[in-house]
Amino acid sequence: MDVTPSTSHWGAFSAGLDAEGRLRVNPHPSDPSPSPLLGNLPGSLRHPTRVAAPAIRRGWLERGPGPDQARGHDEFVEVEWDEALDLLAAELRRVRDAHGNEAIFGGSYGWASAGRFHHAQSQLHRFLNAFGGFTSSRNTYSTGTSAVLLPHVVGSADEVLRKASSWPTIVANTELLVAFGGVPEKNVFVTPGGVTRHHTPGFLGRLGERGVPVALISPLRADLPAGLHARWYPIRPATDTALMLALAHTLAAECLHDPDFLDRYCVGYDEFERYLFGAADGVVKDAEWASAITELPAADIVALARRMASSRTFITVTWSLQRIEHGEQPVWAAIALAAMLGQIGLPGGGFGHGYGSMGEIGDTGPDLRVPFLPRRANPVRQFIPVARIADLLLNPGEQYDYDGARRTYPDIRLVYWAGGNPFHHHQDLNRLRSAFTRPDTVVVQDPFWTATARHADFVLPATVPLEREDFGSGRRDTHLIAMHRVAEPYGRARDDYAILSGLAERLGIGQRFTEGRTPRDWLEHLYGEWRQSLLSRGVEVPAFAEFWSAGEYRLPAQNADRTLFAEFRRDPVRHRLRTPSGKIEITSEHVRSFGYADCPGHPVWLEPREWLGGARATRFPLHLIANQPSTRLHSQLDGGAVSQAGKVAGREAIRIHPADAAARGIAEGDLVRVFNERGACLAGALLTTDSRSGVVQLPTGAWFDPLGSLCVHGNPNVLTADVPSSRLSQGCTGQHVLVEIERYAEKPPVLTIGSPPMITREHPPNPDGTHARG
Ligand code: PGD
Repeated sequence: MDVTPSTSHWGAFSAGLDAEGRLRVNPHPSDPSPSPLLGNLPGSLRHPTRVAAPAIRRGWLERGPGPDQARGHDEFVEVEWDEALDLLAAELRRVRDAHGNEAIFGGSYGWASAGRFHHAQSQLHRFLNAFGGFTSSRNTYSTGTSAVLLPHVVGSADEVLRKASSWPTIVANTELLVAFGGVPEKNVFVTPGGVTRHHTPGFLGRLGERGVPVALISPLRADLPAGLHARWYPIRPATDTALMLALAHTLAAECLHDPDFLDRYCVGYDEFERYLFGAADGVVKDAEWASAITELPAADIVALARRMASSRTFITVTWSLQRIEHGEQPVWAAIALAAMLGQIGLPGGGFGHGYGSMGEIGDTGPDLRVPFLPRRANPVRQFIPVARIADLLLNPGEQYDYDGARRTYPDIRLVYWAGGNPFHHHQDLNRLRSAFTRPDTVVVQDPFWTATARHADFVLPATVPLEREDFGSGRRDTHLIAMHRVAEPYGRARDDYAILSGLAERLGIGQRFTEGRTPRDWLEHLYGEWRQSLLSRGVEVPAFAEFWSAGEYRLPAQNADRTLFAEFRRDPVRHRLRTPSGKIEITSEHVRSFGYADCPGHPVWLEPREWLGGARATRFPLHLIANQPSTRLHSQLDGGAVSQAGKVAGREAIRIHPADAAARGIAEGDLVRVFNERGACLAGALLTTDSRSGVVQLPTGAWFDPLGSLCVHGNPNVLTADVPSSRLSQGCTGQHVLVEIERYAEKPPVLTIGSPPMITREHPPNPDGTHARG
């Protein structure tokens, strides 16, 4: 069996086909903690849900472009590539000529696959830019709220996220780790582009061996790996800001804060302190106050604050905490709290964001740019904050706020998606379904019949990485991995590059898009340019042929700990932050000037609309946490063996506290219906005391399988609200939602998402032999 190298977002591996044609996968030999998700690869390569040939929705073929309620319900017609590309090129031209490039939405958010050249989103953006541009999207579903907030508070989001304190520094120096959202180990196997060596599980092991105490602040005990010296604070979901404010209040009331640090390195503390003491609203944010909101004992809150003040304390906030309504507040409040402790910039002290949210955070690998495909500039300036996709399609011409600006949604006629699955990642999927009926044409390129593909007019089958040549490397990766072809393309699937090249030729922009290069030419070209830049800095890099046959190149090691805040602490004038004051802004006059009640000028407690009290909470009394799955990356390879093994009763598993289950007559393994007024889904019950009662957990990523407003498979985004974190960031809020659960006693509906939709191989021409067009 020939074995060749490759990589994925969850790590490098070698792969080959055995004598029976089955895919065999082995982790990279130097990976100390390979990801279990590699086990999803073998069953996915030839899964029945692979798209075998280009397909066009019958309604589009017969009635032409235009809004259509049938989108998402219709059958598909398989066509030849030439026919699909001719029709699509004509449609792209029509939309551009009649409505302008702004009418094309190519934001196309999504993780696609590892591989630097065949990166679906880069390919699509390069193509659309060559075509005159497109309405794009800004920020990510991962950190869409922090990315907008952090520049106002500490001058940069990227520096905080990418140049954070390393795990070895934390292990060596931290005396108390206060982990809001914990450090969920399941996420650290994943990094965009993948890493070859997963170091973080080892770092966490060392943290345990050293006996560093950890305050785990989460409704879920599983948010911290076993073996750490943890105390679990089972907080009520979405109330971390109240706890942080009470910790800050205790520090201030007991004079445990550091006035010198606040004076020298921060602005706006005094106003924040007045807020803590209730000067503005008459509410003292003390431990008693927070106890009523968080349902943690007041004495524990006071004791934790005192301990934080007497230890080298590192405060970390997971990205999930900002993926909620008012998600700016826990991030900002944690920074204010760390500033009060006066340890920002000291080894093992201060704050971090995203430890346990992604493998790269705190990793020690080199922070090196690796080769990538240039996308070129987008001539269209119009964009949306990424999570406003349904609003965009439903409300053309409507105004909205974003980061101090008033913006208007353009009128989108054509949606083009490659490498993303909005019918997994977006909130309130029934609302998204109606939004997707509005454009004239929807195009999806994906290897699989995802729910998004089923809501398209054009479905163009893309290859998976094992069917093409590429190279890959993730942030903080130790290696650049050659990704060799292992298998022939499935059916008539083509690389995204080949699909877009075919369109580009038809649109007269072929040379501009391809520059006359084959994929192999591009690999050699991009690698060659990158190699030259390293050679000019004195770094030895092998020629492409040598790299390709070796299968990998070990990237030069770099000092991992280059923290922004250590330099700032040493010299706050020379290393001033890129905030208006050059300091940490505990109060931001700039943010205040926007006048947003849902994100005022300093961290505040804001009651979420749906969470506490009120008639709605009586009808839907359970907090559902829709977090990242442990058995797959997002919705990717849901048909794979590891993902399938995690299902219960054939549906996604929902974790329920035994007391909540007993109150509803639910037993382990039962099929349940999870519902609220937006929709419902079926799920399989698992009982656990590892979550606090009143909290249930259903991860994202089960492929959306709608039957009316019910998802029969267990996608929680049928329940989540499509509301932004605030007018400041317009970030995604999919992490929490209120629901009720009942045992599902009826005959279980059949899952349809595990096989392709209805497809026919021919379509009737018009009497004159042409196809109907609008
Ligand atoms: P993926 O499942 O990774 O989800 O959302 P995202 O859309 O990124 O989708 C990637 C798609 O790319 C898959 O359909 C895959 O088949 C396809 N693909 C893979 N390789 C290729 C290729 O080479 N070419 C093409 N054309 N396609 C390819 C993830 C998003 O979900 C994220 S990042 C976060 S953090 C959010 N998290 C939450 C959350 O915490 N809670 C809720 N409720 N919802 C969330 N949604 C968000």
